[in-house]
Amino acid sequence: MSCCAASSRDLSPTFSHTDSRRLCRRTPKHEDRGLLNTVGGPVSFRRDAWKMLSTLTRFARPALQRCTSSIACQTLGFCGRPEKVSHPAPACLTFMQLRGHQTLGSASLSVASHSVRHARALDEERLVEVEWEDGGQSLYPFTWLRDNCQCSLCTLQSAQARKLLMSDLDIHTGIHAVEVTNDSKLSVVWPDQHTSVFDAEWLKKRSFSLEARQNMQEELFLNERYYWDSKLRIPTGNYQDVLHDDKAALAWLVALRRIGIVYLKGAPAEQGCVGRLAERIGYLRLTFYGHTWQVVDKYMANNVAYTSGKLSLHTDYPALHFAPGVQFLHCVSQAEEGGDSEVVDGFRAAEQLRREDPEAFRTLASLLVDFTDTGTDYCDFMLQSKKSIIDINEQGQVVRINYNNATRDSVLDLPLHQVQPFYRALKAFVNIMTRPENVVTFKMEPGDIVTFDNWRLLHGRKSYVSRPDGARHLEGAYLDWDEVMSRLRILRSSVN
Ligand code: OGA
Ligand code: NM2
Ligand code: ZN
Ligand code: ZN
Repeated sequence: MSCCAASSRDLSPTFSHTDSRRLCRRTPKHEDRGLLNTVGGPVSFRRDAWKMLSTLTRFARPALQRCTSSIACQTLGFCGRPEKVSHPAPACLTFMQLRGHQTLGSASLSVASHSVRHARALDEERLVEVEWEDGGQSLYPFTWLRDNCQCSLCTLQSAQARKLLMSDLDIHTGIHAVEVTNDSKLSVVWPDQHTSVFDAEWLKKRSFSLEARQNMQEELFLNERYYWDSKLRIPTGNYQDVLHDDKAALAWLVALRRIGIVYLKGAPAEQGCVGRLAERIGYLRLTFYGHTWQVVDKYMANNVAYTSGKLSLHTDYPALHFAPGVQFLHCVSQAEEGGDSEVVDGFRAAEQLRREDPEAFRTLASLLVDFTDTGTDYCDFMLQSKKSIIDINEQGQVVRINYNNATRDSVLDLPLHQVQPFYRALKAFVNIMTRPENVVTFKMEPGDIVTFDNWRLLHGRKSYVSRPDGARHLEGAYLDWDEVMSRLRILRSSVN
């Protein structure tokens, strides 16, 4: 990637560089939590992660407007946008403060040693109250404790799965006795004399307080995102490193989740690399375009991607109701003229739309648009889907962008009076995403692989001049987020 090549060379061999002047934090769930503490990892990885973060920090500018309260957010100069955030902008923290404040070891994976000091049953409320050594307290419903007994009758230990059947769970159970064991665990004796012993650490993680639940959810899903604009310098790793080094692989996947795009250099300029990367994670997502697919200028192309034409900003495959979560594109050979890539942070663009044109945002978040894709490739296909262009969750957060103008169907299932408002809204969104200040442009070089969040980023390419001799060739593959997050969690626990 020509625009980043120089800087990726002078930075960490494992990972490097994001000029994230405009990175914004999205879900400000809890204080002091950011990229690093969720990454987890031993000293050596921390150092790598630090390298990445310090690079982020060096390029960061002071926090903009309201900050989302995270130390990492402040330090990275992210602008905390989320509408529910009402913290006043805190003073921007320095890199040193961040360093002093949080180490990987002290964060979500740090709950070093919790032990139970005291426990009692509150029979009226049907809650067990646990008092921790550090003075805090947690409450656990009787029913939940019985349901989650970890003994070998109730749990298949080899699968860490529940054996206890709902039909055998008394959701009105009382408790016979509660005590703290010698090794500071919680022991519960049920009315039928069945006994459950709960590890303190295990219990603490499952505490029902809002803060504990948010911490647990963030640890499981890494839903906090860093928003960016055209000044992003795409985090870059090395292909061989992520294949062979667990720390590098973890850093790759965490950045892919948090930032949405990671560049990998140093792959051979031949087919097969995206498949190998997918196997590093688990398995790839098969679609009608095959296990992997070749983006080249094809005769009688079954997709606009397989021409030499410009591809306007899009997400791949909105014609599938469950679009692939992650996409890899490997440059095997590049066009001499044209073929440059463009990427945009779709979540940030959608938030800009919500702010600047709430009516258009509501329209795109509510109307279902038809997408279609017909042809033959892996086999013959005739796909139809109905998707809102901006997908929001129950809390109103943007969770997915579904937009490819090429596969947007001419069938438009809207009453007449909604047609023009729909086009107006789409135009407003496209105008925002295509603003130069939102678009990161780069030209892939043979051996480069771009890996990105296909639920979040919009990507495109400039038209190119097709030459029969050195033809342009990218190989692509899809994965789903479940498999990627699965590998991320495994790496996080093994790297630790
Ligand atoms: C695609 C695509 C990008 C490129 O095939 O869907 O976005 O650079 N390709 O050819
Ligand atoms: N390809 C690149 O939505 C789309 O049709 C995206 C998919 C052909 C596999 C293009
Ligand atoms: Zn049991
Ligand atoms: Zn595409």
